[in-house]
Amino acid sequence: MRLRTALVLATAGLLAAGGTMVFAGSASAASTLGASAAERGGRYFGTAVAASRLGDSAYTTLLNREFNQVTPENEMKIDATEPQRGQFTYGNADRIVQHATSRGMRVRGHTLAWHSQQPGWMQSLSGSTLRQAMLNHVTQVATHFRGQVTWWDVVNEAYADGSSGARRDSNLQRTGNDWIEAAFRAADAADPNAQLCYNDYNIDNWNDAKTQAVYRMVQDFRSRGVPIDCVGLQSHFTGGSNYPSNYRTTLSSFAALGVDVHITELDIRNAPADAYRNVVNDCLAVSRCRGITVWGIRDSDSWRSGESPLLFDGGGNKKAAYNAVLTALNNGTTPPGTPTTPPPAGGSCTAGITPGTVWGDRYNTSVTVSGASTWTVVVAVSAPQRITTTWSGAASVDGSGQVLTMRSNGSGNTFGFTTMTNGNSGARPQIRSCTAG
Ligand code: 9MR
Repeated sequence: MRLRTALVLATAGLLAAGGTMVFAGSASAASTLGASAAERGGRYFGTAVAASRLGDSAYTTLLNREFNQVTPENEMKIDATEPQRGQFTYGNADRIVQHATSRGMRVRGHTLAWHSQQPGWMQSLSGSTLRQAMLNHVTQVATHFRGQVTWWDVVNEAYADGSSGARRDSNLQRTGNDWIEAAFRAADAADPNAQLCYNDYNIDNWNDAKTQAVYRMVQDFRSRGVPIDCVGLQSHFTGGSNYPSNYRTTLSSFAALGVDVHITELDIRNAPADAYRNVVNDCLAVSRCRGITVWGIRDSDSWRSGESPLLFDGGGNKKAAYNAVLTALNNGTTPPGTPTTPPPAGGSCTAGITPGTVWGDRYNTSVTVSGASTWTVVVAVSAPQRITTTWSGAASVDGSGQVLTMRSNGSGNTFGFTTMTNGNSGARPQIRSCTAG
């Protein structure tokens, strides 16, 4: 994780020194949110996605056209991924990840540790049993999505609202104050290449006690070497919460701690164009603000649909706020030092498949990696097929037997594996991602 950050910054520095940087604020006028954000220092413009809507073509048309980042709205939460203790289910999350990564959209994982949406078995645990179960959950889920998730909301909403500046009381908090850093260390061990974020709401106003408390936690983590890379400001300016005039100060203050900042769940009551424009301009003004995710595509997709807080109306039409956001992105300038390229979306190396021997009940596959000498490749087969034997790499196969994460182990750039067809003899493996380093 830290290696990737260093590489991206080094690349930005080289480009700047070489004078080949694409200058921000040039005459380009991209016609979609994602394309325009990408031109503003390799940022993203993303949305929350619900697996249940992927069959709605009006929805996927907007998703595929406008956005280059995706956050599963509910499908990676604890109750979705570990509904029974020790039994992991990834079907809906995998569908969203597949939809996104096959189109070059980056994925924000949401969320590994949270007081809410815990399955019943976890709600009833406490103490060291709960701590161990939480850490196991973090490890299992981060391992499953390794190479596919660019950023993880490792811990979500751990601070109390109001003036106390205290941690939120929860069963996780009662396992000991160090539960947050323990979760970050477990995520770092499971997926060293992911960017690890703390995510919360009501940390937008710099003067709020909650904002200050999260700031002090991040400062402490950075000073002690706890592996944190980023802070997510949910920025739900719905309900009673408003866009604060000091929002840019909040973004730049967190960034000054050496972490990236992300606007992770943006929605604004009645979608006023000026507030949306202000959020975009504030993000563009802070080089470490790497992107904006809105919490849904159409108003009808919103968790607060009654407030019509999004960029598209229920019919999929662009609202005034959409035009304000696109114009702000297109007119935006980026300060010196802004990275010119996004972190690799599980890219920066290429993996090619060569079919091998086929038997009645199974077949072999070889994968050759180019563009990197150390790498992690994620390859998947279709149910009911199962990957059994592997060779020439350090392998980890998930519980379903369908997703193989292979890391280079010094034995060259070609690895292989055997797949049992289990009656599905037509399907063949697909490369999900190739990550260098
Ligand atoms: O949008 C999500 C909604 O569909 C769920 O019912 C709800 C359950 O907690 O979570 C919503 O998403 C929340 C996100 O995970 C964390 N920040 C607040 C979001 C809005 O409640």
